[in-house]
Amino acid sequence: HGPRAEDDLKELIAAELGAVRDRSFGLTTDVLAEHDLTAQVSPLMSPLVWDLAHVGNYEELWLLREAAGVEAMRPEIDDLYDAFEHPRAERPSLPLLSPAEARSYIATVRAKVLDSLASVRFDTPDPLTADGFVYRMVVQHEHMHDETMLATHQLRKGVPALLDPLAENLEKVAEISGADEVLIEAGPFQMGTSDDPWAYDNERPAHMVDLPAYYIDVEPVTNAAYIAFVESGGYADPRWWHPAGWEWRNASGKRAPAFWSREGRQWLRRRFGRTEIVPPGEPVQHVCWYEADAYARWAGKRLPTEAEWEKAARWDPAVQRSRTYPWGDVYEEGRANLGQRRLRPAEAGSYPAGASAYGVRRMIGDVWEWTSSDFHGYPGFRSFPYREYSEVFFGPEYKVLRGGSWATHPLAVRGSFRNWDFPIRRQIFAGFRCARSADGEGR
Ligand code: AVJ
Ligand code: FE
Repeated sequence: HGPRAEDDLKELIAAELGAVRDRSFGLTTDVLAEHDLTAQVSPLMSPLVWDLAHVGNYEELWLLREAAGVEAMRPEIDDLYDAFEHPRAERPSLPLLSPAEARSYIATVRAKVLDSLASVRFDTPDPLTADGFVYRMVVQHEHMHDETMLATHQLRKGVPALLDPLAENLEKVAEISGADEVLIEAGPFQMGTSDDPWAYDNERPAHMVDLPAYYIDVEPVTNAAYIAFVESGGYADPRWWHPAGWEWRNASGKRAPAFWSREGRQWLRRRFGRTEIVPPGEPVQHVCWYEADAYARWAGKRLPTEAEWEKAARWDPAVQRSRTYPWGDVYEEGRANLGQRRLRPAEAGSYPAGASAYGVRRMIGDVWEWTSSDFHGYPGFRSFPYREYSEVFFGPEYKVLRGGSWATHPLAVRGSFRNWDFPIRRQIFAGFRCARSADGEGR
C-alpha cells in the first residue's frame, strides 16, 4: 500500500478501462452498421446499442456521481438504461441514443472519469472507493456486457461480423490422459473470499464448508459425449429428466443444443454466422440446465453442487487453503482459455497447466459450468454496493454457473466468481461437467 501502490493501481485501472472499451467498440460500432446496432436479434437480448450506452451510464453513475461527486451529465437518460425499469424485450421500443450519440456520450463520461481519477482517494475507510473497489466493479461490468454482446452476435443472422483469429491455429496441447474423474476426499474447505479486492458481494464472506467425498469429471462434457446422449434417445426418455426439464423439452421441442442441426448423419453447428461440423473434442455449449441435468442422470452421475465445484477448483489440500485460480493465486496467460482471444472453447486435453491441485482441468475458461445449486447469499452475506447486482436474484429460480467461458475476460472471473441464470437459458456460453457421490450411490 501507500501512495506509490495507489498510483500503480490507478494506472492499471486506466489501462484496463481503455482495453475493455476497445473491445466494446470492436463488438459494436467498429463492426456493425446502424441498423444492426439498433435491431433486436432475440427478445432475450438488448439491441447492442443499448448495452453500449448502458455501460457508459453505469460508469457515469458509479465513477462520476458516486465516487467523484460529479453532477449528473444526462439524468434524463438514466431511466432508459436502468435494467430493472425496462426488461430486455422492451428495450428496442425505447427512445435510445443512436449509435453515434451513444459513442460520444460514453466517450465523454470516460474522459471525465480519467480526469477525476487522480482526485479520488483509494486509502480511505469508505468501502466504495477503498482499494479502488468501485473502479474494479465498473471494469468488470463492461467486460460482462461484452460477453453478453457476444451472445447477441452468436444469435444474429446475416453476414458474419466477427472473425475468429485463432480458429485455424487451434492445437491440442495434450492428449486426454489418465482417469476421466478424480476423487475429492471428504473434509472442509474454504468457500468464497473475504480479501479478494475484485470480488463481488455474492462471493463474500469466506466460510468453511465440510463436504462428503465425491468424484468430479476432469474435463467438461464434450460434444462427442453429448452426441452419444442425443443419439441413444436421451431426449426421448423421461427417466433422465427433471420433471420441469421434461416440461421444457415438450414445450420447446428442442432435441439438441442450441445452434445445432442435422444433415444426414452429421451434426452441424452455426458459430458466429458460419456453419461447421460439430467438433467432437470441444466441450458442449449452449445447453440449458435441464439438458445438463438430464445428461448427467443418463451418465449415472449428477451435476456438482456449487461447493463441490469450488473445492475441486480452489482447495489445495497440501497447505489447507483456497487458491484464487485453480493453478495458484496469480493469473497467467496460457493456463486458461479466456478473454475472447478465440471465439470458441478449446479441445479436451488443452491447458494442462491450468489444472487444479486435484488435477481437475479447465475449470476456469472454455465454458461456464452449470452447477446443481440455486443462487443464494453465503452465511453473513451483505449486499454491496447495491442490491440489484445479486441480492434481488437470490432464490430458487436461478441456477449458479461457475468458471467463466472463453468469452469471459480474466478480470471478470476467478475461482470464487458466481454467475447465475434461469435453468432454461441456452444463449450463454455454458456447458457442464458431472460429479457423483463417493458413497457408491451415483447421485
Ligand atoms: C452476473 C452475468 C448475471 O448480465 O445479468 C450486468 C451481470 N449485472 N449488469 C447479468 C450484470 C449488471 C449479470 N450476470
Ligand atoms: Fe449491466
